[in-house]
Amino acid sequence: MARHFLGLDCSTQSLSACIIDLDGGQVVHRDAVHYSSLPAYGTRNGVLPHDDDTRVVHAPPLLWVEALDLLLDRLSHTWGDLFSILAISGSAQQHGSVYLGAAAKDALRGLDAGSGLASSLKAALSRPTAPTWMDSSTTVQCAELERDMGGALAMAQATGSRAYERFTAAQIRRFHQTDPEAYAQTLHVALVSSFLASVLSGEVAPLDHCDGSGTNLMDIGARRWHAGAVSSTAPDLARRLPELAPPWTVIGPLAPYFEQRHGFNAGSQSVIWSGDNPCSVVGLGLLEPGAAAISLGTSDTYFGIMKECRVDPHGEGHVFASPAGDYMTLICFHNGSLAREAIRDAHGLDWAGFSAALRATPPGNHGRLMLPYLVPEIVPRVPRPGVVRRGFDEHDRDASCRALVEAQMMSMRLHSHWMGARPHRIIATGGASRNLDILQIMADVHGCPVHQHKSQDSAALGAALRAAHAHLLHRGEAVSWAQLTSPFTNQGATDREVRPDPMAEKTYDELLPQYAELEKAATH
Ligand code: XUL
Repeated sequence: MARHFLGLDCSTQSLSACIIDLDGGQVVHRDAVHYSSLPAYGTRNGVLPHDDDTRVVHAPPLLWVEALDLLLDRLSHTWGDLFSILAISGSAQQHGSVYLGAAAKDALRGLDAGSGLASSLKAALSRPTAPTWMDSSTTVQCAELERDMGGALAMAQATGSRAYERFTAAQIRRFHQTDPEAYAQTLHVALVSSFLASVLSGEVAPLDHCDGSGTNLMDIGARRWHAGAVSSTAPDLARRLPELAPPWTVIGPLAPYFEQRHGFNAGSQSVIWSGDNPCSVVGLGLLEPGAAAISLGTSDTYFGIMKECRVDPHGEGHVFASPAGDYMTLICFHNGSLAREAIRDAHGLDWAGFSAALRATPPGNHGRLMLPYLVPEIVPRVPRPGVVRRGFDEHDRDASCRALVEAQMMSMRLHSHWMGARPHRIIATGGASRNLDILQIMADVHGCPVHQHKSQDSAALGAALRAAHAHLLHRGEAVSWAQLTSPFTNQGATDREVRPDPMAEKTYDELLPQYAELEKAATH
């Protein structure tokens, strides 16, 4: 019988699934539920509008669990054989936190197949909404946390990153400060990943080391909660945090709910979840230093593998535990797809029109530059949004499209210096990696070939591969990451490689210092 594994990805705007056949070495099914198909939750692009303070960006956890029921329903119709799935794992948007009260343990144990996940779990939450990675309302709390830890660099050395607004510590601290009663009612603080793993397991689940690295609360070297960071964040936080565990942990069997409602095998295993960026590392087969990956999603991320822990002295990048056991570096840019969509829409274009605009303008855009801070930016730190244009105005359609993509790529090159040697190859993933005109600018700015990954859902694929890896280890079988991932991630006939154009490369080498100057003037 074929050995099937399911990977889920709870991202900002959708929940997706990827089923792999381990022996056939291929993805056998994919499906997704977009949160806009659940309008009763009132989200826009997956998050709740908060018009009086746009820095506050939350999402309702019940939306994610209802999407899970919907997706599994769909899978059992479109694919059928959920009984053959040996293990499930997942990938989730990082940093976001879910607050569970006294009723949580019983609610998780008693998930009711008749009424569904959302109604079974309603009473479990001590806070109806979860702050997400897009939230930037905690600048004050970040300053307080860094002060308590002895400064930004000390925080980065201890936890892998300086204090960031979207990281879980600052979010928990703000929750405690603004609603101490609800904090007191909270027995468990979960991350999005460990919350959904808890639902699948029917018990409060551990958090994996990789997603733990996105909290500012984990000792990045020792991979355990950092006592100083935990105690300065909020009172009695230590007993509220989940256990930390390696990313290959089998939590246990799936909760009976999933057999009763969706037809899974009672013996099917629930494997610890991780963050979407760590899962992408696996899904892209990026297990050794040298290459870098760029994920063009709601956020754009730039990441790579590092053997030993070396933090960014400027504090812009992060060091996370990697799913294969060593370290990964990551830089996250908030103005990713949402910025590309906003510029596309402002000029009444579709993606074909956006691409045509890129092709109608030369590399370097005749020196026209943009700083595209349509929403607060994470790197560089820009708390108040605002777009800066040099040499053109907002009505110039073609110049705007090119200036945006060039800015995104130049910013990545500029802010990834600290990672050491420049990559010899970039793997591109995420929705916008379909667009070869964007990838050409990526190759030209970075001066190396860009490999277009054959699927855009590397996070869900990575989760499925992690499920397989944990399952095999649990059975005592030796597994090598390279062997496991290569049939799924090797370049095949359908993949494309975009090579840099030497003339364009030179243009960007010359333009980069000008971009850096403009950025410096606007952000200092
Ligand atoms: C990474 C980050 C984002 C989210 C998006 O630090 O904040 O990439 O993980 O889902």
